[in-house]
Amino acid sequence: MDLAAFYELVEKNKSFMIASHVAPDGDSIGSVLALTLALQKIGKKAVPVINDDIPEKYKFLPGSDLIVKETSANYDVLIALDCGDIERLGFDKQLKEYGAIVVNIDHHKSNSYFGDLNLVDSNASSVGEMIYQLLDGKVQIDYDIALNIYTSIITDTGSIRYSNTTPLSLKILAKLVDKGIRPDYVSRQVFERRSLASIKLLKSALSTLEILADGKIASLLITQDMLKVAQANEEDTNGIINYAREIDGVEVAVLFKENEDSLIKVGLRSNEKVDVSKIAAKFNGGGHPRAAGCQLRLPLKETQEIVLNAVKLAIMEETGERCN
Ligand SMILES: [Mn+2]
Repeated sequence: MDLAAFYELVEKNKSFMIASHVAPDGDSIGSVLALTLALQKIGKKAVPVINDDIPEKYKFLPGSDLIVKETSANYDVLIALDCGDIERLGFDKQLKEYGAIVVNIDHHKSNSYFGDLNLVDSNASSVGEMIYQLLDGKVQIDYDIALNIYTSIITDTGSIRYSNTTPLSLKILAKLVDKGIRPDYVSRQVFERRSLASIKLLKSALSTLEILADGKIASLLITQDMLKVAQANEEDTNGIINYAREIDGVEVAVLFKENEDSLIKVGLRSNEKVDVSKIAAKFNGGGHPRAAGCQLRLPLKETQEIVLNAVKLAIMEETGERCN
């Protein structure tokens, strides 16, 4: 990472838009807020922008009330966080209309290097981890900033359970705990609170479970109707795919989500062997080796057939075993 270029850019400019992707998660929100608060602390104008609703469970994060949706204002610098490509921002206009200089800070392997300055580290567990490294020794990381970074790392590593957890992520988490962060408090906010609607949705989603390819693939479906009956929203679908991934013998879990506008959203998770970001890329999606997604505008049945065939092929290629 070219940190010197980043520091120089911060020093020379006054106003910053700190933006991240639609369908925000703990890493996008936490990293946006950590960087925003740090820039404000050194006297810069910094505005956090996420063009979507912030899930309730992340509203405990310091600064979350500062987040605004896309505005027409322009800034010296636009910093995009956790976005593999420009489309993920969900903005209407060209990026240059928001900021004269575009900085791209991300950890997706598939990153398209769309910035004037690109800090891309696919070995980083989360963008929060990258922000910590950027701030370390430059800005006093106070409790509020620490809480945001901690939440970034803990959500993208699934509570330090996923394969992207590294010695560095653990060291940074330890330093943040030293600053007063209580792991049990963050866990309760992020992982241990569920709406009744999400449990009702889980109940009906699990009833769609299908096991394919000799037990190597588990597939789930969430329809618009199921969301309506459970009175659930998009946020309530989070984590449901893991029930399929955790089944003994399953290598790839697939969740098909029917969208309002006849779009099918596909979530992909794998356990050990299959790089699901490559499967997602076949359908213009993206993500990480163990967690990825894509969208198809096709009838549900057709989408399921095409995607599940691609998954079977990937498993065959990866394991050398036949898949039925
Ligand atoms: Mn991330």
